[in-house]
Amino acid sequence: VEASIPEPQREAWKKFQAKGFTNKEEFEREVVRHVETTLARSMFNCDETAAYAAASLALRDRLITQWNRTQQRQTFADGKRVYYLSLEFLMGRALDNAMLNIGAKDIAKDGLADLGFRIEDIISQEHDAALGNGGLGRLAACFLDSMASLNIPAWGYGLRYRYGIFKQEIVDGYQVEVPDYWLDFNPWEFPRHDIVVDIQFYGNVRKYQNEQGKNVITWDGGEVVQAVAYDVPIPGYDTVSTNNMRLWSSKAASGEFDFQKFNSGDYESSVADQQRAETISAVLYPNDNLDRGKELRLKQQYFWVAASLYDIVRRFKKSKRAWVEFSDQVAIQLNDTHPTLAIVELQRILIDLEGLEWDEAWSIVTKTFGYTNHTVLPEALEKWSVPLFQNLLPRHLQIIYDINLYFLQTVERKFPKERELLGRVSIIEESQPKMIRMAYLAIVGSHKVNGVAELHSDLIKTTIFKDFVRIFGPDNFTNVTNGITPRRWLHQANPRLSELIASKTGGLDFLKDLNILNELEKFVDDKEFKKEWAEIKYANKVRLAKHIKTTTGVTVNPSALFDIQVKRIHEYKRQQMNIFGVIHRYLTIKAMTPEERKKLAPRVSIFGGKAAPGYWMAKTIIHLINQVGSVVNNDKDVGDLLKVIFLEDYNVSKAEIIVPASDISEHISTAGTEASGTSNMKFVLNGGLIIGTCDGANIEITREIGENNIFLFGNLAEDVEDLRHAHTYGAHNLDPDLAKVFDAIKANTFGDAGSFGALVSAIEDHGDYYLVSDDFHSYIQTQALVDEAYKDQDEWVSKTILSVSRMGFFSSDRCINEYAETIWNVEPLVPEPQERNG
Ligand code: GLS
Repeated sequence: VEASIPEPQREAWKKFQAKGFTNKEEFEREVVRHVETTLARSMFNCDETAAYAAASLALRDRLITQWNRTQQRQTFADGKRVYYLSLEFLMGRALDNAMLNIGAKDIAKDGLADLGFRIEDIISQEHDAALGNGGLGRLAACFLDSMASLNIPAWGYGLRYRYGIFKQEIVDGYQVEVPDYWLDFNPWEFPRHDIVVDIQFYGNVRKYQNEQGKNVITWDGGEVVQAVAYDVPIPGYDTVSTNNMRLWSSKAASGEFDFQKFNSGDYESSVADQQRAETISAVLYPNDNLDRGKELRLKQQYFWVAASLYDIVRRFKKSKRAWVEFSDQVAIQLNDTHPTLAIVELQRILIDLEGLEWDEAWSIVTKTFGYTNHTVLPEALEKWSVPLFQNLLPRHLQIIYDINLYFLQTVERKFPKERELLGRVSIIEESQPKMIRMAYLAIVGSHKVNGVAELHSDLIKTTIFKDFVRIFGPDNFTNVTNGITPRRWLHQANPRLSELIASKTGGLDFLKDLNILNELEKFVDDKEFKKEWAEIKYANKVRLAKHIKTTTGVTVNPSALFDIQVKRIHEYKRQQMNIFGVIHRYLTIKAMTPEERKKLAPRVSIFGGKAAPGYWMAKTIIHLINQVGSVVNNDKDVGDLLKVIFLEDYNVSKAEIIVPASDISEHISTAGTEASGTSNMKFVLNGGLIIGTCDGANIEITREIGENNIFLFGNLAEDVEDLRHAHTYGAHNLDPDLAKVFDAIKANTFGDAGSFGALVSAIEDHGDYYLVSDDFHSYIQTQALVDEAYKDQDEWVSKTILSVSRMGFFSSDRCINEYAETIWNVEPLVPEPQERNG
């Protein structure tokens, strides 16, 4: 049915088109209107929650008109679009970001004040949208911000989990997980009950010849579930371009509610069907860098990928173009291997439903997809068992076998004498049961594969994907170093620093071209500037100290050196090494005379991060940190010299308070394990220094800011293998300082030593896979250098200014431009000037 309004009536539409507010009075009127009508409240019962709701709705109204026009503009332009497929989008809060991006924060601030509210209180009412685990999900969120800000026609596609990453509570020093039900009130999403896709699972495949004698393959699913679209507007910064993030929610297919059962009194089982369907999009799997291979996870993946492709293909078909033009119109980026099934699904659509020949279809598919790898950790590389696949997605399994067959045939032709190569690169691993190697499938089905930092991209080419570089040639493999959005991670999180930078660089343009930060370099010796710079850091530390006080009850001194490690808890990230270092510091202080203690630089060691619920070692690390905290923080000999804090429930909105308050942050993964890291970029951009290993993006940060401005330590990636080998086959000598730390733990200094036995014996008895002992000496020494450097505040401040001035490279705008030019081949679609005003 044609849904357009006929030409003669369009004038009436234009006259009454929604406009949103353009000044304070209009904003206030809209807020009051929403309080009184949409929320059915009045000024006599408008609390902060209601004010948050009304302010968001007022802002949202304005956003929606921009969003609609952006979509219209993109449809008329009929150019290429990017589709970013990610199982995780760690968005955090939307209100503050939306206000800043559309330039309405001052209006909102004044308007809310007139109505009796402080804007900070209103902003903090919002529940984080926590649809992700860590760096991978937050990267996707930064990318959406950059794509909108750069006017790139792009859609994010994901799942609308009813429960995001769990909320972490610390009870008696242990992590306890609490469900994060975040959808009570979410003004940022728009249910599209008219956009519903049937998704099928299980069932049978049939092959037959139709009347024209053509081979036909059909797949009749045994279970059908519906995907309903929920849209979230993504406003660009200082542009009216507003992109779309479409999240799919599962529900039972209509008719699934079994009235037969219902009428015969079996109400419960008819409801159970309903619930089974809704389970698909119910929860985010809480693992970072770990693949668990659960059937429901595979169902999530197919559900999301099939719905998204249906949508993309439908949009393409509206343009009535020939299929060969598909990849001129569509670029699909796979955020890790989680959406790899999209490759198979598109091939299925083209050959089974659209009747294309295999080769023709496959050439379209491979031109369309790009694959980003985010890890080399073996436990994170996705594999699915063939029997599981056979049952759930029988047709897709056949197609995967065919893809593999044709692929291995080309390998055989190219390298005829290398039998073993075929087994190594086969998409099917010949194990018991057989497994599908999703990364290999992603490589074979994409025209570009990229890593996320230089070292990481080199490593994938020389280790896990080495054979594929020979097969496809080096040009198919590339690097795009990660980035972060300066809008959220500087302007929003650190408004005073942003303002100071703006005052010296001629306005806020640096938020669009981060290289402008270069201009700060001339202030490294400017007394007045340095004073302001240091004051801002101090104020941010006071803000964090208050948060620490209210959440943990511990008083910390804002003048102490704040040493922060916040990220997912993982053995490879080595929070255990950090806490062992803290224990070493504690023992050193205890052994000092009062005179010696006076010379020490006071420190606050701050930790935060979630452990996957099933990751026992990570949970033990959290427990040890809390136990050390309770001993150290109550030791009169130590006082302000050392405090140990574990911040509960680390998430995006907490990061916005924590990151600007750091003096030094720790990025100390075993070399070669952290693909990139992105919080390292956030900390430096906010005027903090880094202690870190030569790993991930630390290396490029060093190259940009200079090695005098970073505290690097530890073994190099190229030596890791030999060291591990030596641990296994040679003598493993425990570092003497670490031995003392272990002695203290074993003496029950931090409670029952038995609780921490596994942490100690992983190093003492089980090969020290993450090289904690090998790096410990260098770590402790480098921490001593940090202490020394911090005493010279003048020099320290200069280092931080210099570092910030050289961080331009790490904007996610640079990163997205690289993707757009080298992988997607897509152009920005810049709005007309009149649209900007209207
Ligand atoms: C990750 C890596 O572990 C991080 O180093 C990286 O910064 C991030 C984004 O590329 O991706 N991979 C992963 O599985 N989780 C991550 O955070």
